[in-house]
Amino acid sequence: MVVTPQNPAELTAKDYASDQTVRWCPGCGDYSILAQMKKALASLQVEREKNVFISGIGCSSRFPYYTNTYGMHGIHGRACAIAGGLKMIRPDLTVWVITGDGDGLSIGGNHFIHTIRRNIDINIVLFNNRIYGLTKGQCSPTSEFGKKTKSTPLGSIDFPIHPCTAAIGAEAAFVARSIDVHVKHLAATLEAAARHKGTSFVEVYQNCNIFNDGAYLYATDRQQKFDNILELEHGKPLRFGKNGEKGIRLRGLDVEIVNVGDDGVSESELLVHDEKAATPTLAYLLSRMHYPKFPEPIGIFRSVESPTYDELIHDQIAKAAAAQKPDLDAFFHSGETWTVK
Ligand SMILES: Cc1ncc(C[n+]2csc(CCOP(=O)(O)OP(=O)(O)O)c2C)c(N)n1
Ligand code: SF4
Repeated sequence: MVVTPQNPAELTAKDYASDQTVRWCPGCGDYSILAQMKKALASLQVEREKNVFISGIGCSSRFPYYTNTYGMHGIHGRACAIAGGLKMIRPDLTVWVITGDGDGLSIGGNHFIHTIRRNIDINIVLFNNRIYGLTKGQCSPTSEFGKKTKSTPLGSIDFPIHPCTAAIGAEAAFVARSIDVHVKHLAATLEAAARHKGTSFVEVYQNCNIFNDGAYLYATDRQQKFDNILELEHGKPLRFGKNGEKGIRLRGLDVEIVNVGDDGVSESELLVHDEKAATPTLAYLLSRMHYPKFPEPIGIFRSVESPTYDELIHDQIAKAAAAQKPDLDAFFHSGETWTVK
């Protein structure tokens, strides 16, 4: 991204709020994501006129109306394409894609993959409520196998896509996950994503309290969360549980849960998180840890530097322009030509 700090503390989270009434259902997780985004922008001191939110279609995609920055409510599944095009011609802008699991991974799945593999310098934030919210509760590509919804009354027979795994499969250089109610973690994750140069991908677990309430209760409920989420920290061993009494160890090509301490293994046996690892193998392994078998990681899975498409294309254009004097007449008369009689 392009972060252009102004006078520190000049803009507050409130300055990034628009004058529009926010029209999400009371209790929707989207409110928290909006609030944390405004905090992250304030912390980055992004100039409002240099910041653009681009969305597709869905409840989550109403987001650009609610921020006092530039924005575009695009067409279904095409936010990545619009955002990539904008970044190509305006590299000075900080560009965000706001998308849902349906918008980003179903109709927009193709654009999602190609934006990531090109490493265009934009930030994709995917609100994952595992349901279609706006269209009133149909199954989405992230819904669980067997999930009963209005469109799958006998239970879904589709296996779900896992967004972070899909992003890593497309060679994403920055992949992270957070949770709507985990407010400090979410704001810090969005900030880290914005600071990353290249495509950053953040999955946010978001509660749709109307059509899929409690989808992430295991990760948000006070009693259960310590056993079901694992906070990733670069350079730290993978430990979880209320007092860090459990950990993750490599076993062959997979991972296993072990007890740590007197009744278990020593900390030195645990996997150590390395978000800077050159190969995506560890990030991939972590992205495949799912509840209820494993705690689900939150935080940054991967953050590595890689050349960005927008830089490469501008370099290529500059080199081509410097090397040649375009002669259109010669070009039109080069090679084979035909005369239509
Ligand atoms: C071309 C097209 N196909 C289908 C729709 C209907 N539609 C609108 S939003 C949506 C899914 C939204 O789900 P998601 O992206 O998960 O967002 P949420 O509403 O849950 O935030 C669908 C299928 C549409 N508007 N346009
Ligand atoms: S339908 Fe669900 S996702 Fe949409 S605004 Fe209501 S609670 Fe939020």
